[in-house]
Amino acid sequence: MSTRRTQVAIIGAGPAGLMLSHLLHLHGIESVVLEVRDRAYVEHRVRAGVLEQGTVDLLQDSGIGERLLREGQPHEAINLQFQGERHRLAMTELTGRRITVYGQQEVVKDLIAQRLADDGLIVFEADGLTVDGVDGDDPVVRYRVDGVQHELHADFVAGCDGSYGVSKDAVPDGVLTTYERTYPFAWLGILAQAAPAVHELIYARHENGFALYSLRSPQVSRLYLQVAPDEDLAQWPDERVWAELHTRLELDGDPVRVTEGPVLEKGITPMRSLVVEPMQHRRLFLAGDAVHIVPPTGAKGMNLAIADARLLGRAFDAWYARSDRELLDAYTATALRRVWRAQHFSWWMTSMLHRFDGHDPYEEQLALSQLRYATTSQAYARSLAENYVGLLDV
Ligand code: RFL
Ligand code: PHB
Repeated sequence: MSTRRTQVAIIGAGPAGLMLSHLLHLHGIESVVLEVRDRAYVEHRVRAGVLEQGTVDLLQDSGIGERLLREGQPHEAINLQFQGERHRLAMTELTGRRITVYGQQEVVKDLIAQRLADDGLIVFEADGLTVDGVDGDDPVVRYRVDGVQHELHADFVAGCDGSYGVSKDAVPDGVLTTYERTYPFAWLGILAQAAPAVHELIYARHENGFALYSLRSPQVSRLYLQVAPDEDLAQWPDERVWAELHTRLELDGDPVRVTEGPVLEKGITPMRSLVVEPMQHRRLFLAGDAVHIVPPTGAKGMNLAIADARLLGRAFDAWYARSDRELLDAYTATALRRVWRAQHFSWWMTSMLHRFDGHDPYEEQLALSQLRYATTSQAYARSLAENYVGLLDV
């Protein structure tokens, strides 16, 4: 068995854990990142693609933005489509801010490369991980690599291990409260080698269900379809996926035709909303999907994970630089303000754009009325846009 010590033990090499480790390094604080998967797996997991301006600014200000600046695509508008019409929502005109399309796995690659260039330690394939002693002064994380047992002692543990993580289990029973909602549908997503026919995202409400036209680069499209929550991927050969995308995204008399191409990746994501609080317990701090999940309709998940890392970075800096615990103590309350705003926005976008089998015609008309309002009232459009590009102060 091997034993080592660090200042902050970070569990999970997703956006939250890697960003935190990078920010701590900039403050001169040592951390070790423990990740159950191998490096190739985390670098190729296809997920989010929309970065808020605040996320882009943080990446750039902290020295991670070089490739993002070169390869990321700034977007100034999105489209909302319903009842056979497409409406452009000019986010930048309405808010002065923009989003950037850049794959989450690219952010993860950039962060891993920077941590390794800075001699940071990321342990991949850390198995059977457990967290103990967060109530006392010497928390310890135990894990195995290649069958060899390791112990990592730390001043603090940061649980950034996503929705299936184990770090929450270190909190005693009865401390955590969970707020949760599941939706009666899932998203089937594809990544395709196909030049996108649009340069701004289309969020479409259609009688067959929601569809989203997104992209990754001038050669790669990312598209999603609302499907049943227990949908079997085997029932969705590529031809069926494309046929349904044509039906839901194309409009009569409109030049936009979904471009087809080889499907590089295909997967189904269940939709849920979840908040677990408090986001801290003594020497354990939880961040990202480990404690809050949103349906992807608002494009908020990765941005929230990175916003948590930013708060924790500042709070640990105040503690190590000045023995000031105020920001650490305030972490949950501060983070939850942004988290709940994003929860509401994501739930609202989801409710407005999807087909709910259980809904009666009255509820359907309410959803359509909100879409109509968002595309005709500047005030409502601005509210949607400022949430979408990301609020500065929440
Ligand atoms: P992650 O990325 O899940 O990383 C957690 C890491 O912890 C590891 N892990 C463990 N390591 C050690 N021991 C254990 N026992 C462990 N258990 C787990 C995992 O292997 C993993 O590497 O969480 P993090 O860092 O909190 O980041 C959250 C984001 O990944 C997530 O919110 C977004 O992907 C959500 N999301 C979107 N977010 C956006 O901001 N914009 C979007 O456009 C957007 N689109 C999406 C999305 C998520 C999607 N899926 C597939 C869920 C679109 C989709 C389809
Ligand atoms: C994506 O490009 O993967 C994407 C874009 C917008 C969303 C969700 C996912 O709301």
